[in-house]
Amino acid sequence: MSQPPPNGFAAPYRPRLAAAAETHWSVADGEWLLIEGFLTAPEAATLFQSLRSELDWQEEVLVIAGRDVMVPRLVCWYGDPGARYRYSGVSHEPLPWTPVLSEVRAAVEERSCCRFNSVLGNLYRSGQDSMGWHADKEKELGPNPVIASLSLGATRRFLLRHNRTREQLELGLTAGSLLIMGGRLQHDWRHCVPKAPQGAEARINLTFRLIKEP
Ligand SMILES: O=C(O)CCC(=O)C(=O)O
Ligand SMILES: [Mn+2]
Repeated sequence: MSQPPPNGFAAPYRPRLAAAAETHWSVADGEWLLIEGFLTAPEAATLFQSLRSELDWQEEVLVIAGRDVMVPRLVCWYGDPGARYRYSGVSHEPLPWTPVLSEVRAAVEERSCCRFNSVLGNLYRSGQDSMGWHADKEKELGPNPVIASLSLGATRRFLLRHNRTREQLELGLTAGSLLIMGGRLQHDWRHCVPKAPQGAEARINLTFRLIKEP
């Protein structure tokens, strides 16, 4: 990064490999890599505050069996022009990258050696917010997509379950951790972020994606 972005972030969000504890699992039919300490604690805290106040967090409504159901978290979608994405049953045009999001994307691309043209933000306002079992296998992501997921704020449980064997894995996604999912993980596994006990603080998760058919 040549210039600090205008909001005053001085430190580039480069991986701190010395501090990073990496767990790399090749599970049946998929792979994931967890890099804890991808961001330092102060970087993660500053970034959390910045994203919470600057991003355009929206409530989403799903229509399930004819009834409106609020999505239990706030969401936003940023990316390159035309990187349209369908979630919550609606096709979304991306908002343009902010300077901070661009910088984070560059660091995530560098560490993952993958290119991303969009990011889905999720804001879990408290432990009552959650994400149900799903896989990110929309056709616009192409086969075996790589998805890089950056966590900030409160640590939350992240569960993975194999579709056929029902094997279940549990990760704790801490602030500043980067989870890279690849291989057949989105085809053969599902994942979720269950509700947390009362008192859990807010959390932001950014999932960087490559829309192949913008
Ligand atoms: O919040 C998380 O860690 C998971 C987010 C996720 O699975 C998604 O955005 O598709
Ligand atoms: Mn997902």
